[in-house]
Amino acid sequence: MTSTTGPVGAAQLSAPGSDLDPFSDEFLTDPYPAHTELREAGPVVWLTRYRIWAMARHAEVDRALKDPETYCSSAGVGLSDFRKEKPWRPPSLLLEADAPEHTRARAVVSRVLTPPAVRRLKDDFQRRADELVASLVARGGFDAVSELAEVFPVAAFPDVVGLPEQGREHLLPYGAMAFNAFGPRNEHFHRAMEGAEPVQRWITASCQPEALDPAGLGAKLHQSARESGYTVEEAALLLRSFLTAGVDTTVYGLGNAVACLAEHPDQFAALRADPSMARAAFEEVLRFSSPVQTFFRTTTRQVSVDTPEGTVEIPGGDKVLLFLGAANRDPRRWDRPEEFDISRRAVGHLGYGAGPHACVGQMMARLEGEVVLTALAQQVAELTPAGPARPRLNNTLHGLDRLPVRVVAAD
Ligand code: OVM
Repeated sequence: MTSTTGPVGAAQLSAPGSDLDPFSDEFLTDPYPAHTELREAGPVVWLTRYRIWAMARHAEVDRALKDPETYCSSAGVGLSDFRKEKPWRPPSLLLEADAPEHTRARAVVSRVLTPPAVRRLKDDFQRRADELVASLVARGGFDAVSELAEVFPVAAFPDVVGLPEQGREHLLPYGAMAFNAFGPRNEHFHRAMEGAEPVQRWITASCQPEALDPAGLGAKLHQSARESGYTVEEAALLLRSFLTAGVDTTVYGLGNAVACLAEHPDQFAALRADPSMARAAFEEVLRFSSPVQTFFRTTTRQVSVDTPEGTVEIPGGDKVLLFLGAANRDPRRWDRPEEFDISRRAVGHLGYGAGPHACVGQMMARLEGEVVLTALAQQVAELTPAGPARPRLNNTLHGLDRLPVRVVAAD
């Protein structure tokens, strides 16, 4: 496989190839065997079906995320190259941008989502989670997706943002559109896009200042944007990032959390014994069962990736698929990566990304996970599966459509 055309002194290799389809139903349903294959194939792999590069090891994914000058976002963080194809919506000023524009936008949003601003929400969020869990526990059994995971983020977060009550049913379909749109134009994408028009109309209207509760984070974001010289249109686009990134991700995260705990009774017992582990437990869920499985970057120049056998040269302008979920189970980085262990140090997982684009809402996400898991730890004595879980397939997100559980109330 060694080519003779490489730079003098170092063997230039052609990267290992794979015909795996990361957007096939088989892969999306159970990505983990394919993740092992990709990690074992090498630090960088050529995916023949899409003619893209893939990285699935922790070291390489982490390095790429922290090197935005080489691995850029402004060509889109999905398969589609914005320099060649028209994006399905006006690009995000946050996600689909590079420095210096990204840096400016990020500062505006960071000012609104500061750790103290999020901490102020804690008591209210805990009360809501306690009430919701109490009503479910009283019934002895429930669907942990439709009745828990989908309920909390669709109520608590939009309330805090100050979105209109009317039309919130559009939030989950919009997230499904956005996260499927990072993949190829396959059946998942097309199904998500059915009926897109009223959804997009509501999203756009709800991001305008006149639609928002003046006391909410949405109004604060508009103010923060105005202070930084953004137009109202740009500020509305920045707020759109909250609606895109802030709902489905936490729904999948909470669903995955309940699934992990129901499937690992020893871990649920450990959480029950010490509910202050709720935050750490949610962190381990993000490592073990990452809601956001992948993001793309695009190379801005030719880049050399060192491998034990030599150097692989990725040309400039190519798409690179980063497998966050695979990096989070890389045995090179983690002890017993396939074990769900809430007592482990899960910090360093890439479920929120890393580098300058790392999830700006991660404090909010952690708070939502913490309050729901705290409520379960305090109110539930036994949590067990009550029927088969059903996956909800999405080109980017990994999680469940249905998760019947049986619960016994704690006394
Ligand atoms: C956005 C955004 C930001 C983060 C994640 C994301 C769809 C979207 O700015 O729209 O996922």
